[in-house]
Amino acid sequence: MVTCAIIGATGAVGMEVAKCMHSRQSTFGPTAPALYASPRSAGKVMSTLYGDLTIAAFDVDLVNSSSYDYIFLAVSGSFSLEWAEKLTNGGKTVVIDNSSAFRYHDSIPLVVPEINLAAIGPDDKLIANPNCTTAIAAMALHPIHAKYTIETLIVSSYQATSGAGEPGMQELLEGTRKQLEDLAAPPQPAKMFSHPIAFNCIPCIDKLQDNGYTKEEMKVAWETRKIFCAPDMKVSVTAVRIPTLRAHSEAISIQTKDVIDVAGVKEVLATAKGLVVKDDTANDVYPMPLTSSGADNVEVGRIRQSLVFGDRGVEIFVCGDQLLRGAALNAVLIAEAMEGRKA
Ligand code: 2RA
Repeated sequence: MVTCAIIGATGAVGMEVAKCMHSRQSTFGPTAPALYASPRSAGKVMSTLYGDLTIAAFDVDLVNSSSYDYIFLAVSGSFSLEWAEKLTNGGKTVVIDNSSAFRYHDSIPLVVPEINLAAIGPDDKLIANPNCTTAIAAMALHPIHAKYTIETLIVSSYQATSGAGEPGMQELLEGTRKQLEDLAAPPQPAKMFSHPIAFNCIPCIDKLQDNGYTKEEMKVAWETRKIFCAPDMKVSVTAVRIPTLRAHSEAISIQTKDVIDVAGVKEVLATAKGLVVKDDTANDVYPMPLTSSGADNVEVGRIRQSLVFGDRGVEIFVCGDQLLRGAALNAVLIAEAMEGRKA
Protein backbone atom coordinates (compact mmCIF):
# COMPACT_ATOMS: atom_id res chain seq x y z
CA MET A 1 0.00 0.00 0.00
CA VAL A 2 1.43 3.38 -1.05
CA THR A 3 1.31 5.99 1.73
CA CYS A 4 1.34 9.75 1.21
CA ALA A 5 1.22 13.02 3.07
CA ILE A 6 0.34 16.51 1.90
CA ILE A 7 2.10 19.34 3.68
CA GLY A 8 0.28 22.63 3.12
CA ALA A 9 -2.97 20.71 2.85
CA THR A 10 -5.28 23.66 3.42
CA GLY A 11 -4.02 25.73 0.45
CA ALA A 12 -5.52 25.64 -3.04
CA VAL A 13 -2.75 23.37 -4.38
CA GLY A 14 -2.76 21.06 -1.33
CA MET A 15 -6.50 20.52 -1.66
CA GLU A 16 -6.15 19.75 -5.37
CA VAL A 17 -3.43 17.18 -4.63
CA ALA A 18 -5.91 15.25 -2.44
CA LYS A 19 -8.56 15.47 -5.18
CA CYS A 20 -6.14 14.29 -7.89
CA MET A 21 -4.97 11.38 -5.76
CA HIS A 22 -8.55 10.32 -5.20
CA SER A 23 -9.63 10.67 -8.82
CA ARG A 24 -6.61 8.66 -9.98
CA GLN A 25 -7.59 5.56 -7.99
CA SER A 26 -5.05 3.37 -9.78
CA THR A 27 -2.12 4.13 -7.52
CA PHE A 28 -3.15 6.21 -4.56
CA GLY A 29 -6.90 6.01 -4.37
CA PRO A 30 -7.38 3.48 -1.60
CA THR A 31 -5.11 5.21 0.89
CA ALA A 32 -6.19 8.58 2.26
CA PRO A 33 -3.28 11.02 2.52
CA ALA A 34 -2.16 12.36 5.88
CA LEU A 35 -2.72 16.11 6.00
CA TYR A 36 -0.34 18.59 7.62
CA ALA A 37 -0.51 22.36 7.86
CA SER A 38 0.48 25.18 10.17
CA PRO A 39 -0.41 25.00 13.88
CA ARG A 40 -3.26 27.44 13.10
CA SER A 41 -5.07 24.69 11.18
CA ALA A 42 -4.19 21.79 13.49
CA GLY A 43 -7.24 19.81 14.62
CA LYS A 44 -9.46 21.24 11.90
CA VAL A 45 -11.40 18.68 9.90
CA MET A 46 -11.15 18.93 6.14
CA SER A 47 -13.86 17.47 3.98
CA THR A 48 -12.21 15.49 1.16
CA LEU A 49 -13.25 12.85 -1.35
CA TYR A 50 -11.78 10.33 1.12
CA GLY A 51 -14.18 11.60 3.81
CA ASP A 52 -13.44 13.95 6.67
CA LEU A 53 -9.72 14.09 7.50
CA THR A 54 -8.17 15.83 10.50
CA ILE A 55 -5.25 18.15 9.90
CA ALA A 56 -2.13 17.74 12.03
CA ALA A 57 0.36 20.50 12.81
CA PHE A 58 3.55 20.06 10.80
CA ASP A 59 6.39 18.63 12.84
CA VAL A 60 9.31 17.08 11.00
CA ASP A 61 9.84 14.26 13.50
CA LEU A 62 6.14 13.41 13.53
CA VAL A 63 6.04 13.30 9.73
CA ASN A 64 9.23 11.28 9.43
CA SER A 65 8.07 8.79 12.08
CA SER A 66 5.36 7.69 9.61
CA SER A 67 7.86 6.95 6.81
CA TYR A 68 5.51 7.95 4.01
CA ASP A 69 6.33 6.76 0.51
CA TYR A 70 5.56 10.20 -0.97
CA ILE A 71 5.25 13.67 0.49
CA PHE A 72 3.71 16.47 -1.55
CA LEU A 73 4.95 19.88 -0.46
CA ALA A 74 2.46 22.66 -1.27
CA VAL A 75 4.17 25.35 0.78
CA SER A 76 6.34 28.43 0.35
CA GLY A 77 9.84 28.27 -1.07
CA SER A 78 11.36 29.22 2.27
CA PHE A 79 9.53 26.35 4.03
CA SER A 80 10.68 23.93 1.33
CA LEU A 81 14.26 25.18 1.58
CA GLU A 82 14.24 24.52 5.31
CA TRP A 83 12.46 21.14 5.35
CA ALA A 84 12.35 19.35 1.99
CA GLU A 85 15.68 17.55 2.27
CA LYS A 86 15.03 16.52 5.90
CA LEU A 87 11.65 15.13 4.84
CA THR A 88 13.31 12.66 2.50
CA ASN A 89 13.93 10.90 5.78
CA GLY A 90 17.29 9.35 5.00
CA GLY A 91 16.08 8.14 1.60
CA LYS A 92 12.85 6.49 2.79
CA THR A 93 10.52 9.11 1.32
CA VAL A 94 10.21 10.81 -2.07
CA VAL A 95 9.44 14.51 -1.64
CA ILE A 96 7.75 16.31 -4.54
CA ASP A 97 8.12 20.04 -4.04
CA ASN A 98 5.78 22.51 -5.69
CA SER A 99 7.82 25.57 -4.76
CA SER A 100 10.65 27.11 -6.76
CA ALA A 101 13.20 26.39 -4.00
CA PHE A 102 15.06 23.58 -5.81
CA ARG A 103 14.01 23.96 -9.44
CA TYR A 104 17.28 25.50 -10.56
CA HIS A 105 19.64 23.17 -8.67
CA ASP A 106 21.55 21.09 -11.20
CA SER A 107 21.30 17.98 -9.03
CA ILE A 108 17.51 18.17 -8.49
CA PRO A 109 15.30 16.88 -11.30
CA LEU A 110 12.64 19.31 -12.53
CA VAL A 111 9.98 17.12 -14.05
CA VAL A 112 6.93 17.06 -16.30
CA PRO A 113 6.38 13.30 -16.37
CA GLU A 114 5.20 13.09 -19.99
CA ILE A 115 8.39 14.90 -21.06
CA ASN A 116 11.41 14.09 -18.92
CA LEU A 117 10.68 11.33 -16.46
CA ALA A 118 14.11 9.99 -17.38
CA ALA A 119 15.63 12.96 -15.50
CA ILE A 120 14.76 11.15 -12.25
CA GLY A 121 17.58 8.82 -11.33
CA PRO A 122 17.12 5.71 -9.18
CA ASP A 123 18.45 7.46 -6.07
CA ASP A 124 16.63 10.79 -6.46
CA LYS A 125 14.38 11.50 -3.49
CA LEU A 126 13.69 15.20 -3.96
CA ILE A 127 11.87 16.15 -7.15
CA ALA A 128 10.89 19.68 -8.19
CA ASN A 129 7.54 20.42 -9.79
CA PRO A 130 7.70 23.22 -12.39
CA ASN A 131 6.06 26.61 -12.25
CA CYS A 132 2.49 26.47 -13.56
CA THR A 133 3.11 28.73 -16.57
CA THR A 134 6.06 26.58 -17.63
CA ALA A 135 4.29 23.24 -17.17
CA ILE A 136 1.20 24.30 -19.14
CA ALA A 137 3.22 25.64 -22.09
CA ALA A 138 5.61 22.68 -22.03
CA MET A 139 2.82 20.21 -22.74
CA ALA A 140 2.25 21.77 -26.17
CA LEU A 141 5.81 22.88 -26.85
CA HIS A 142 7.63 19.64 -26.21
CA PRO A 143 6.03 17.62 -29.04
CA ILE A 144 6.82 20.51 -31.39
CA HIS A 145 10.38 20.73 -30.08
CA ALA A 146 10.90 16.97 -30.50
CA LYS A 147 9.95 17.18 -34.18
CA TYR A 148 11.21 20.58 -35.31
CA THR A 149 13.71 21.81 -32.63
CA ILE A 150 12.54 25.08 -31.12
CA GLU A 151 15.17 27.81 -31.17
CA THR A 152 13.16 30.81 -29.96
CA LEU A 153 9.99 31.30 -27.89
CA ILE A 154 8.12 34.55 -27.35
CA VAL A 155 5.38 34.07 -24.78
CA SER A 156 2.63 36.37 -23.49
CA SER A 157 0.78 34.88 -20.54
CA TYR A 158 -2.68 35.66 -19.21
CA GLN A 159 -2.55 34.24 -15.71
CA ALA A 160 -5.46 33.42 -13.45
CA THR A 161 -5.81 34.60 -9.87
CA SER A 162 -5.43 31.02 -8.57
CA GLY A 163 -1.70 31.57 -9.11
CA ALA A 164 -1.90 33.50 -5.84
CA GLY A 165 -3.83 30.66 -4.18
CA GLU A 166 -7.32 30.66 -2.74
CA PRO A 167 -6.91 34.23 -1.34
CA GLY A 168 -6.12 35.44 -4.88
CA MET A 169 -9.34 33.95 -6.25
CA GLN A 170 -11.32 35.41 -3.32
CA GLU A 171 -9.82 38.85 -4.00
CA LEU A 172 -11.07 38.71 -7.59
CA LEU A 173 -14.57 37.56 -6.58
CA GLU A 174 -14.91 40.06 -3.76
CA GLY A 175 -13.47 42.95 -5.78
CA THR A 176 -15.82 42.19 -8.69
CA ARG A 177 -18.87 41.88 -6.43
CA LYS A 178 -18.12 45.15 -4.61
CA GLN A 179 -17.48 47.01 -7.87
CA LEU A 180 -20.75 45.77 -9.37
CA GLU A 181 -22.61 47.06 -6.32
CA ASP A 182 -21.32 50.57 -7.07
CA LEU A 183 -19.57 51.12 -10.38
CA ALA A 184 -18.54 54.64 -9.36
CA ALA A 185 -16.82 53.50 -6.15
CA PRO A 186 -13.01 53.29 -6.07
CA PRO A 187 -11.70 49.73 -6.59
CA GLN A 188 -11.25 47.53 -3.52
CA PRO A 189 -7.67 47.89 -2.20
CA ALA A 190 -5.42 45.04 -3.35
CA LYS A 191 -3.96 42.57 -0.85
CA MET A 192 -2.70 39.63 -2.88
CA PHE A 193 -1.79 41.59 -5.99
CA SER A 194 0.04 44.88 -6.51
CA HIS A 195 -3.15 46.55 -7.85
CA PRO A 196 -6.88 45.77 -7.82
CA ILE A 197 -7.46 42.78 -10.10
CA ALA A 198 -11.20 43.11 -10.79
CA PHE A 199 -11.77 44.69 -14.23
CA ASN A 200 -8.00 45.05 -14.62
CA CYS A 201 -4.90 43.25 -15.82
CA ILE A 202 -1.50 43.58 -14.17
CA PRO A 203 1.64 43.13 -16.29
CA CYS A 204 3.92 42.26 -13.39
CA ILE A 205 3.97 38.91 -11.58
CA ASP A 206 6.57 38.17 -8.89
CA LYS A 207 9.71 40.22 -8.26
CA LEU A 208 11.40 42.45 -10.80
CA GLN A 209 14.84 41.14 -11.84
CA ASP A 210 17.90 43.16 -12.78
CA ASN A 211 17.29 42.50 -16.49
CA GLY A 212 13.85 44.16 -16.43
CA TYR A 213 11.96 40.86 -16.61
CA THR A 214 10.00 39.55 -13.62
CA LYS A 215 10.88 36.36 -11.79
CA GLU A 216 7.69 34.71 -13.15
CA GLU A 217 8.89 35.51 -16.67
CA MET A 218 12.40 34.22 -16.04
CA LYS A 219 11.03 31.03 -14.44
CA VAL A 220 9.50 30.08 -17.79
CA ALA A 221 12.83 30.64 -19.53
CA TRP A 222 15.01 28.86 -16.93
CA GLU A 223 12.63 25.94 -16.48
CA THR A 224 11.80 25.31 -20.13
CA ARG A 225 15.52 25.15 -20.94
CA LYS A 226 16.11 22.72 -18.07
CA ILE A 227 13.14 20.42 -18.78
CA PHE A 228 13.85 20.33 -22.52
CA CYS A 229 17.64 20.02 -22.00
CA ALA A 230 17.92 23.01 -24.34
CA PRO A 231 20.27 25.47 -22.63
CA ASP A 232 20.55 27.68 -25.70
CA MET A 233 16.83 28.11 -26.36
CA LYS A 234 15.99 31.83 -26.52
CA VAL A 235 12.93 32.61 -24.42
CA SER A 236 11.26 35.96 -23.80
CA VAL A 237 8.10 36.16 -21.69
CA THR A 238 5.63 38.86 -20.65
CA ALA A 239 3.57 37.54 -17.73
CA VAL A 240 0.25 39.25 -17.04
CA ARG A 241 -2.30 38.63 -14.28
CA ILE A 242 -5.88 38.78 -15.55
CA PRO A 243 -9.23 38.58 -13.76
CA THR A 244 -9.97 34.88 -14.31
CA LEU A 245 -10.17 32.20 -11.66
CA ARG A 246 -8.02 29.18 -12.32
CA ALA A 247 -6.74 28.54 -15.86
CA HIS A 248 -3.64 30.20 -17.27
CA SER A 249 -3.55 31.10 -20.99
CA GLU A 250 -0.46 31.72 -23.11
CA ALA A 251 0.02 33.09 -26.63
CA ILE A 252 3.28 31.61 -27.93
CA SER A 253 5.34 32.52 -30.99
CA ILE A 254 7.68 29.70 -31.91
CA GLN A 255 10.72 29.82 -34.15
CA THR A 256 12.18 26.45 -35.14
CA LYS A 257 15.45 25.20 -36.61
CA ASP A 258 13.64 23.03 -39.14
CA VAL A 259 10.97 24.04 -41.62
CA ILE A 260 7.58 23.75 -39.92
CA ASP A 261 3.99 23.80 -41.15
CA VAL A 262 0.57 23.90 -39.54
CA ALA A 263 -0.52 20.46 -40.75
CA GLY A 264 2.60 18.84 -39.29
CA VAL A 265 2.14 20.65 -35.97
CA LYS A 266 -1.49 19.57 -35.73
CA GLU A 267 -0.50 15.99 -36.46
CA VAL A 268 2.12 15.87 -33.75
CA LEU A 269 -0.11 17.62 -31.18
CA ALA A 270 -3.08 15.35 -31.91
CA THR A 271 -1.31 12.30 -30.54
CA ALA A 272 0.57 13.96 -27.66
CA LYS A 273 -0.39 12.95 -24.13
CA GLY A 274 -2.07 15.45 -21.83
CA LEU A 275 -3.19 17.72 -24.67
CA VAL A 276 -6.43 18.38 -26.48
CA VAL A 277 -6.33 20.21 -29.80
CA LYS A 278 -9.10 22.82 -30.05
CA ASP A 279 -8.39 24.44 -33.34
CA ASP A 280 -11.42 25.33 -35.43
CA THR A 281 -11.37 29.10 -35.24
CA ALA A 282 -13.96 29.53 -38.02
CA ASN A 283 -16.45 27.79 -35.71
CA ASP A 284 -15.22 29.59 -32.57
CA VAL A 285 -13.38 26.56 -31.23
CA TYR A 286 -10.15 27.48 -29.46
CA PRO A 287 -8.63 27.16 -25.99
CA MET A 288 -10.22 29.24 -23.27
CA PRO A 289 -9.91 29.50 -19.48
CA LEU A 290 -13.57 28.59 -19.08
CA THR A 291 -13.23 25.30 -20.95
CA SER A 292 -9.84 24.30 -19.56
CA SER A 293 -10.66 25.00 -15.90
CA GLY A 294 -11.05 21.77 -13.97
CA ALA A 295 -9.66 19.72 -16.89
CA ASP A 296 -6.57 17.51 -16.73
CA ASN A 297 -5.58 18.18 -20.34
CA VAL A 298 -4.04 21.38 -21.65
CA GLU A 299 -5.94 22.91 -24.59
CA VAL A 300 -3.99 24.06 -27.66
CA GLY A 301 -5.31 25.91 -30.70
CA ARG A 302 -5.09 29.03 -32.92
CA ILE A 303 -2.31 27.16 -34.71
CA ARG A 304 -1.09 29.24 -37.62
CA GLN A 305 2.00 29.87 -39.68
CA SER A 306 4.00 32.77 -38.30
CA LEU A 307 3.94 36.02 -40.24
CA VAL A 308 7.25 36.88 -38.58
CA PHE A 309 9.26 33.64 -38.77
CA GLY A 310 7.72 32.36 -42.02
CA ASP A 311 8.30 28.67 -42.79
CA ARG A 312 10.36 28.33 -39.59
CA GLY A 313 7.66 29.53 -37.24
CA VAL A 314 4.16 28.95 -35.91
CA GLU A 315 1.87 30.68 -33.44
CA ILE A 316 -0.18 28.76 -30.88
CA PHE A 317 -2.48 29.54 -27.94
CA VAL A 318 -2.65 27.27 -24.89
CA CYS A 319 -4.86 27.17 -21.80
CA GLY A 320 -4.42 24.88 -18.82
CA ASP A 321 -5.75 24.58 -15.31
CA GLN A 322 -3.14 26.25 -13.13
CA LEU A 323 -3.93 24.17 -10.06
CA LEU A 324 -3.98 20.85 -11.95
CA ARG A 325 -1.43 20.63 -14.78
CA GLY A 326 0.32 23.65 -13.36
CA ALA A 327 0.72 22.12 -9.89
CA ALA A 328 -1.21 19.27 -8.24
CA LEU A 329 -1.81 16.95 -11.17
CA ASN A 330 1.79 17.21 -12.36
CA ALA A 331 2.99 16.34 -8.85
CA VAL A 332 0.66 13.34 -8.53
CA LEU A 333 1.66 12.13 -12.01
CA ILE A 334 5.32 12.27 -10.97
CA ALA A 335 4.58 10.05 -7.97
CA GLU A 336 2.48 7.67 -10.08
CA ALA A 337 5.20 7.38 -12.69
CA MET A 338 7.85 6.73 -10.03
CA GLU A 339 5.64 4.03 -8.52
CA GLY A 340 5.06 2.61 -11.98
CA ARG A 341 8.79 2.32 -12.56
CA LYS A 342 9.07 0.03 -9.51
CA ALA A 343 6.56 -2.42 -10.94
C1 2RA B 1 1.38 32.54 -10.50
N1 2RA B 1 3.13 31.09 -11.29
O1 2RA B 1 0.57 32.33 -11.41
C2 2RA B 1 2.45 31.56 -10.17
C3 2RA B 1 1.90 30.46 -9.32
N2 2RA B 1 2.76 29.35 -9.23
O2 2RA B 1 1.38 33.54 -9.81
